[in-house]
Amino acid sequence: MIGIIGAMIEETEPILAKLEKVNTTRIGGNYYHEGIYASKKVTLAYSRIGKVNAAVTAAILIERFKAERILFSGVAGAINANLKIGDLIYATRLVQHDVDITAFGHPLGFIPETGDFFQTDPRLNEIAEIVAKERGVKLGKGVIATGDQFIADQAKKEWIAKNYNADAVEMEGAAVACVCASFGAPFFVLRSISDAADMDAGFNFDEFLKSSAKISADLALDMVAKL
Ligand code: 3QA
Repeated sequence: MIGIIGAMIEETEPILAKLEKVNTTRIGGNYYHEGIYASKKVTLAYSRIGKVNAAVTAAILIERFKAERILFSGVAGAINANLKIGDLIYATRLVQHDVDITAFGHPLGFIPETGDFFQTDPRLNEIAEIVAKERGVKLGKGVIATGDQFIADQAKKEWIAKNYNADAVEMEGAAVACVCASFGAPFFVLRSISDAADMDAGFNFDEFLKSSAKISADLALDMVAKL
């Protein structure tokens, strides 16, 4: 079974619309839609926003629904200036930008017995590259930084760029990555840019959430067909 997570309805809806034989369960306030896509068993989860919600969802997908791998699909703020609204990026590594125990000499983002950067699954990343090439869509890759903050500030954005060398920012990816790493489940994070995490971010996000979420959902579904 393939687990798919989206944090907002706009992120899950275009995927849910394509699932067949859907059976929905509500656990811990989240919705889990078991269904079929391209003859593959999938469970699509709507996690709600933020690291805690995403972490619980990933754990439930693995432990209760027996997800063997997890794909996250959604939108992100661009940190790297080369990323424009609607562009796709998958994470090679993810980090929690709001973790700070530097008072004890640890690097930013680091948690003992857990680490800082989480590596995504090379095989899933390769499938994403193949599918993107087949469809003729541009697909970037890089570091995604995750924290419980909607970034809409140039200084904060530059701080994340400088400290984590991040290309994009969002609020769930590294939490899913952390859980999947703990459970030994391969994972993949795909995002389409909705804003540039700057002073216009709130405005751009509202305008482009739906269209960018759909761009990500479409590629994620094409990947499912290939798995
Ligand atoms: C934003 C969503 C959260 O799930 C993270 C979108 C896009 N641009 C970002 C940015 N900084 C951080 N993350 C992102 N997602 C949460 S606020 C939603 C407002 O609710 C990625 C993301 N610049 C609307 C209903 O009130």
